[in-house]
Amino acid sequence: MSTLITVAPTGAESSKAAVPALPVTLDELVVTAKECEALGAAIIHVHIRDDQARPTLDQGRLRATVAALKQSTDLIVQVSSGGAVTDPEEARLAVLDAGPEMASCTMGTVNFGDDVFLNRWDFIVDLHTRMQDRGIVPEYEIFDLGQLATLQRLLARHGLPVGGHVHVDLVMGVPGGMPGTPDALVACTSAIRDLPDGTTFSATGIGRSTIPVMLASLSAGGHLRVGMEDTVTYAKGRPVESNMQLVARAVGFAQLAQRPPITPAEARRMLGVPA
Ligand code: KMH
Ligand code: ZN
Repeated sequence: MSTLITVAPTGAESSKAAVPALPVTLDELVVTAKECEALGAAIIHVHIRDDQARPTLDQGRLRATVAALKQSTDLIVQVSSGGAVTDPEEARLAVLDAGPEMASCTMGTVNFGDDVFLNRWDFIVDLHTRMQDRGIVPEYEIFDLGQLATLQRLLARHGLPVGGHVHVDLVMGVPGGMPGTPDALVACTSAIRDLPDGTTFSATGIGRSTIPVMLASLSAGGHLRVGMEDTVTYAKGRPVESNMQLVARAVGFAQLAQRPPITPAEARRMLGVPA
């Protein structure tokens, strides 16, 4: 078995002023994407920024970003429908208009530090069914154990995603969500067994839970998401220098586990992404 590696290079939470290595311009994002692909990433999870490096869901900018990433890499482009905690639902639904192969789809509301990341049931259904209609493959983002039960309910009521394969991403260690611990990951794997046969999962641990979550996921048969959306400190007192540094570390761990990274083409086959 090999390893799907997703890079989440930017996110919506860190500021460029606090984290100068964060890729925020289109050029920075394209260079990052190419280098991470060369190292072994197969998916890029995309958040974009405006000219002041603030998070935005601007339609034209997102469309141009998706087009540029498709043109300059073979990576699967996965847009974030989560955006920033302040983004309205309509703008979050409109990211599907940018022409991505995949989009994230979070399975419930969660406290998010001092904020709330709102994902109402009707909004989740809207996202899921619009993706079915447009042939976009979802990655179901799971911030807490109960959200896997919500996913089961969603699939029972509204059917499988396009391609018929279910893939979830465990986002662990958000203050307000599940902790980034091996115990929590194992609890999730039990709940994943209740999802359709063949369901796959990735995991990412926020902040200092990055390494324990990465090791737990590899040992439990899971895949990896890494990047500066989730991790800005490489080791105690050492800021992350680049997304490539995090992807290289993930590739190293995956190889040690004798589960080398898969290519974007292999990832498309695994996830049921239309070629
Ligand atoms: N920025 C967070 C509020 C996603 O991309 O779908 C939500 C998030 C999840 O990052
Ligand atoms: Zn995100």
